[in-house]
Amino acid sequence: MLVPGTRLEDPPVTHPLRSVLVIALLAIAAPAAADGPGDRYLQLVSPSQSIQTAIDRAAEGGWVLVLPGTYRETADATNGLNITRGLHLVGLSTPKKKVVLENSGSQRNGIVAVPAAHTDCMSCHASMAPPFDLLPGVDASAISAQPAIYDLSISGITIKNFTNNGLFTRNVDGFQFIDVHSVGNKNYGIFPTESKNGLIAHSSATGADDSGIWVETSENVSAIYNLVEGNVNGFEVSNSDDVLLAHNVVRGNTVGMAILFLPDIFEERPDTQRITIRNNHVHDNNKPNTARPGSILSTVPSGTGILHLGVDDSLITKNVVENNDFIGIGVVDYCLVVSGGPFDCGVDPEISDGFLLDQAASNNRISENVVVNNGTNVDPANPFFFAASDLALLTLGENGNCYEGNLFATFFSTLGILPPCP
Ligand SMILES: [Ca+2]
Repeated sequence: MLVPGTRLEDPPVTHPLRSVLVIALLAIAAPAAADGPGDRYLQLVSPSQSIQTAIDRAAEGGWVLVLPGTYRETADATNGLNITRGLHLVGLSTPKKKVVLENSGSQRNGIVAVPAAHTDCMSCHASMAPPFDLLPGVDASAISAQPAIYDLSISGITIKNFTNNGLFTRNVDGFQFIDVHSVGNKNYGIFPTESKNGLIAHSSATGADDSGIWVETSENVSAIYNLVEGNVNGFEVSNSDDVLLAHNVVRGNTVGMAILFLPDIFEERPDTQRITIRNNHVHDNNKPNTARPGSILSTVPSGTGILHLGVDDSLITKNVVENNDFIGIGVVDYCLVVSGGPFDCGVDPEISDGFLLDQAASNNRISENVVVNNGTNVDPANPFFFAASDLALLTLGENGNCYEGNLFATFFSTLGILPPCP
């Protein structure tokens, strides 16, 4: 389990299958557990049974082991599975037989892990789908003061075809999502919010019309050895701090990695700082933008490898970024790139004074990347077509951003140069 405050730096992640099989055998051999809700330490679920029933019976920190097969859970019309306390949900997937959680009808989310206050207050919400908008007049402080879920692990599960999200968390402290695969979940695939001390590894996300893996309003999260493919944003990190993205393959998205400081969630978390992006292969992110028309995301041009928007104190290093039609690595001030459009900082009511003070991209180091064959096929209708290049810097000042040791062919800079690192 992750200990709060520690930082996993490329840990030797092992598939939990072997140890889990031992536990499963023990479970089968063990005498029947007591029957009350919330007191079972170990359960084994087969395809004729309900995973939700086992989750509801699981003790805090208990293990729910799921045999391979396709599961369509029907206890909740909105979410496939609801988790309200820390536990280990382990799909016993093998390379040939997977554990698949599929939409059983018109469910909006695959797995939702939020403290019980959300679900206990059904009548407080305009919608029980994330982000759990409250009805007018409901006091949000009671729900935001809820205790967290501690130590949640989910592994070995494919989550398919939910209308909104694959795996959503809010207010989880200590999470590990390993070998979790989001397929065709339309908004966000793997989506931790207001969560911390987490690891997402050996997982994948494909087919989201927004972000495949989105780390939002969270801190101390590592995402390593994942594949994100065929989404609008492959990865998105927004208003989050101390995030590591390493050893991921990011291909075939509209934007490979969108690292963002955003105004509309500024109230929830007013920073995006200390993001480390290294040793990733970010290539061929040229998918047409299929985001919801009218959303800010729908205005983002296709063809960017790494977009670093308004973010500070971060490191982009040792990545291979190639064959993205518009920009390889773009470091940009927020207000500069939205100027003149519907989200112009002088027009958008979401823009606060606090956000304006921090909207520039500052103190970022871009070093030792291989950034080639980007910006060679820009859409002439793209309003920033002139910035098409391997390395693009669109900032109004130097702001401490610097470049060192990159291999690249073309650049664009509003400063005329790419400032060298001191
Ligand atoms: Ca900033």
